[in-house]
Amino acid sequence: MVNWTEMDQQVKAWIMEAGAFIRESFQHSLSIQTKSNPNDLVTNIDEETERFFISNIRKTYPSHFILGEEGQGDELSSLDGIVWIIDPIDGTMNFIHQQRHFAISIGIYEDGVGRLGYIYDVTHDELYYAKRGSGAFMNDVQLPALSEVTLEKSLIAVNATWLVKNAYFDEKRLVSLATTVRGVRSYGSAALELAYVASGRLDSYLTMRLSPWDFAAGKILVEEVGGNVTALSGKELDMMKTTSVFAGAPGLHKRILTDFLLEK
Ligand code: 2AM
Ligand code: CA
Repeated sequence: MVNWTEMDQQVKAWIMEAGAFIRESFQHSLSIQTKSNPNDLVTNIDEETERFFISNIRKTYPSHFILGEEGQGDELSSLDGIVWIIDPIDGTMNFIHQQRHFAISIGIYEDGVGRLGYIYDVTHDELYYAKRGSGAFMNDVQLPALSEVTLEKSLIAVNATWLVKNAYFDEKRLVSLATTVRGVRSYGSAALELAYVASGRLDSYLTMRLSPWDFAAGKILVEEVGGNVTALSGKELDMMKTTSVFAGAPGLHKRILTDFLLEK
């Protein structure tokens, strides 16, 4: 039997330790490399933070599996068993350029079901977390269930460049959505944007392409406060692949899906 409460305490302690290490790194120069393209960045701190979590998990929970952005985890083809899905720094470009608006993101799944989710805003020392069935919190304050909001009064987040052009979706539909809602924001960290949906700072978040480690924790948080997290098609997310992601308060999610996203 898994003791989720004990695991929750352990994960929080590791996150705080990693957060202090990342804040300390602001004093030193970074080693920056590119991955799939010149704007897809990784630093020595992303890699060292992932290594920190993985070595602790392997020692403490040897039967668990790990999916990590920087590739030091396991090669998995399913979410069978207990799987830790880790992004040591989500929003690496913000980390490098701004030293803010980035997060540690950890989702823990059991046979594909999200059990524990953590998003730690390192600079602001804000830990968003959820334990399935026990509520979602920001630091020690419980997040209320999401309330209904109309499209016209909603504040949403979309990657700004995708409103101009993207390879995945007709941008006219996104522009039409952006000009109907009250406001549009673009923070550059999927994990934080999902944490903001869970905490009501945003009403919806839409994005074309994320990997499981970008949204694994956020999905648990948003669902725990009654929100919906799907692909832009409205279908369930594929946790093993890159996918579009669309999160929102329940009524708003449905309205955006029918009025703007689905082919008419
Ligand atoms: P990252 O910083 O961990 O790479 C930026 O809009 C958001 O999208 C961030 O959460 C970023 O995560 C993620 N992201 C950036 N490039 C990506 C890519 N090529 N595939 C999937 N997600 C990406
Ligand atoms: Ca990352």
